[in-house]
Amino acid sequence: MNAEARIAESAEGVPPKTGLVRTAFSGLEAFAERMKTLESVVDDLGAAEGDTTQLATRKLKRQIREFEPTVTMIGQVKAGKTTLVNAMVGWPDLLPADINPWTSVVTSLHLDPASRTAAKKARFRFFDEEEWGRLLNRGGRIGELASRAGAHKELEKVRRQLEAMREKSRKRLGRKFELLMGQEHEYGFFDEELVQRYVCLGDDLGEGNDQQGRFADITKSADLFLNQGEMPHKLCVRDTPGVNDTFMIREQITVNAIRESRLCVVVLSAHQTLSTVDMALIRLISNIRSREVIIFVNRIDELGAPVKECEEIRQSIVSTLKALNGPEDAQIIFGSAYWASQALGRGFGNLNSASGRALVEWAEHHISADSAPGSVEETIWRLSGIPALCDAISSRIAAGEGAEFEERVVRSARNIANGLAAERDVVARRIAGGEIRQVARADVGREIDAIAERSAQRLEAKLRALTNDLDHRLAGSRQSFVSRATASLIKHLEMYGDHEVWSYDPSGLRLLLRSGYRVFTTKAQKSCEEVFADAAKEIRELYIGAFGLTEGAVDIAAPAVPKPPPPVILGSTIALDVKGNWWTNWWRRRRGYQAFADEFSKLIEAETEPFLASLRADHADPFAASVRNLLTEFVEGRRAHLLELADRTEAEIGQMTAGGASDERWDRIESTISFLSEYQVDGERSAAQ
Ligand SMILES: Nc1nc2c(ncn2[C@@H]2O[C@H](COP(=O)(O)OP(=O)(O)OP(=O)(O)O)[C@@H](O)[C@H]2O)c(=O)[nH]1
Ligand SMILES: [Mg+2]
Repeated sequence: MNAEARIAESAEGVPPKTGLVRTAFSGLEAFAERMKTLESVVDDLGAAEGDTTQLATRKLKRQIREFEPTVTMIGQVKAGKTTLVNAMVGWPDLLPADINPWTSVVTSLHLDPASRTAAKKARFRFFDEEEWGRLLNRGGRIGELASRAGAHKELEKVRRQLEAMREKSRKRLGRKFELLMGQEHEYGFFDEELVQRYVCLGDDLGEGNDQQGRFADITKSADLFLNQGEMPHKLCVRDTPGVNDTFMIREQITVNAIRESRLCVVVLSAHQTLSTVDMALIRLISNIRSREVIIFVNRIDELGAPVKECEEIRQSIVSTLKALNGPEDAQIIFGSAYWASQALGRGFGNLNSASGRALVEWAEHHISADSAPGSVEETIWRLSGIPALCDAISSRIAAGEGAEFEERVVRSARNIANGLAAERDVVARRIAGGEIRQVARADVGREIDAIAERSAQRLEAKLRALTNDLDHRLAGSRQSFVSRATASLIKHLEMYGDHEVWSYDPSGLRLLLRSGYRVFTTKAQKSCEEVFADAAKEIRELYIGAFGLTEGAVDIAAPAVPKPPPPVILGSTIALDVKGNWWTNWWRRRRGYQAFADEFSKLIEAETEPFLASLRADHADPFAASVRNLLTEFVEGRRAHLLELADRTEAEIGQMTAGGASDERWDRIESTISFLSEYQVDGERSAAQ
């Protein structure tokens, strides 16, 4: 049977889900309910006449339907990220665990309760020539770092491995290799076998099996869409390739993955927590807020005395977070993806004796007489820590990304509602034969154009000043670090000569850069809020002035300003972090004080250049682009509505009554308007408490 036929056949198979996963994400239920309420509110608004309203409500409804919060799993190679993800979706063998460490595939599982068909979808993206080349030619950032620090041997090794990988792919894919670069493959279904073909690279596949892992080494990302009826809300769970010592090339993949997701789970392995790689990961997450990080200590089944050892692990994690200026109060959860897989149907027969003993000890400590009784599976599932993890994820989403989205939706809905109220005002007065100014479309158009231009210019000026300020501040921070470090270097040389290797802790550099960026984010948010508020105020005045509305008849909500992304990049490894051989080599190759000082400052400059460039290109610039878009969209929406309203003042009375909504509909709209004006976003409520 060929592969296609096999896939088609097994696509009918039902994944081994059980009732266990049903309640895991129940923490998202309340949020999902609120979203449903808002959706029906938007429907009510959509019942009103008018193209603008129709368009705006349709768009808003689409946004609500498409909203998909994301959680990203990061961690050292073999910590158990993939096994955990599989357990979270109740499909133990979905993603192949034990992927060859060279695979760079970021896999996103899109869980959707509402997809109507059982059919799932899969999309695989391949690296393009440029990304591939960057990885191969210089070995990525770590390659550059190695070459600067004089670690030519390591660099050679990395290059050779990459070259071998390229050769292997060429052989495997033949002439298709070049053709596939930068392409995408899409399927209307997927199963374990198809996934393996794209993300599971095995060296031991043998000649006979040329389908499995066929595309794995050039696959960059995989998106798998699952119909998950028991989820209260959509959710994307993202599995990333593990980071490890030798292959830190993938540090960049991890950095990008964290930046792109509002919530991440750091998976640590209980039997060797806080290895150098874990420390590097904690350095990365130290740049994000505590409530956006969850730490999951996996593999506790491998501990001899889990209860005692987990307490020790907890203490050491807490003190490390503190020492590294990390997110100190990040939630820490202990568990075992292995136990979860057993509970999900792998059978307990395989539970080896050590793991069984650990389970019993853990159970004695965690199950009290008044715990809710359950089946063996339910109990082990609970002890595996997976439900606790899913629950933590749910509440973080509801209070974070979810609440922010809700806020955006409410503001947009309020504007649609307020526009309708203004419309009602105009129509009612015309029908009653009251005084009403006829407003020419062109006049309103001119005025709103002027507002658009003024506010865009204001925004541009602020953004320009802010980004210039950011560049200066960062360059200044780097300079002051270099001066301080160089002074210490000279002092060291004077005292000990150059035989003693000098080293200097780079955390001061990170702290300075981080606070420079923080000044930018705080000011940027505030400035944008001001510009948005001014634009909303001017538009409100235009409504009132142009249509002679009563004060208070219309209220315009400014769009919510998004948060600039956290500076995760600042946690990336730089030469000063890499003690040991690399640093000694760098040191040994210098002679003379001046040479040391000059080259040290050159080294720092070269090492931090990517940070500065990324804080600008991947952080400040996208933020600027998104606020620009928001402002344009906001003003455009109001413009369309103002023009429509102007048309109404000029329309024939007869036409208006025919086109206007019935009283019954107006009553519904009116109650929607008052509902929205009192609506409180849950995140706001928790922030206020
Ligand atoms: N004993 C035990 N083994 C586990 C546990 N979780 C995962 N494993 C095993 O550890 C190995 C690695 O697991 P993966 O899920 O592939 O780990 P990963 O973090 O995704 O690894 P990379 O993708 O290579 O970074 C597999 O053989 C798993 O079966 C656990 O909780 N306990
Ligand atoms: Mg994995």
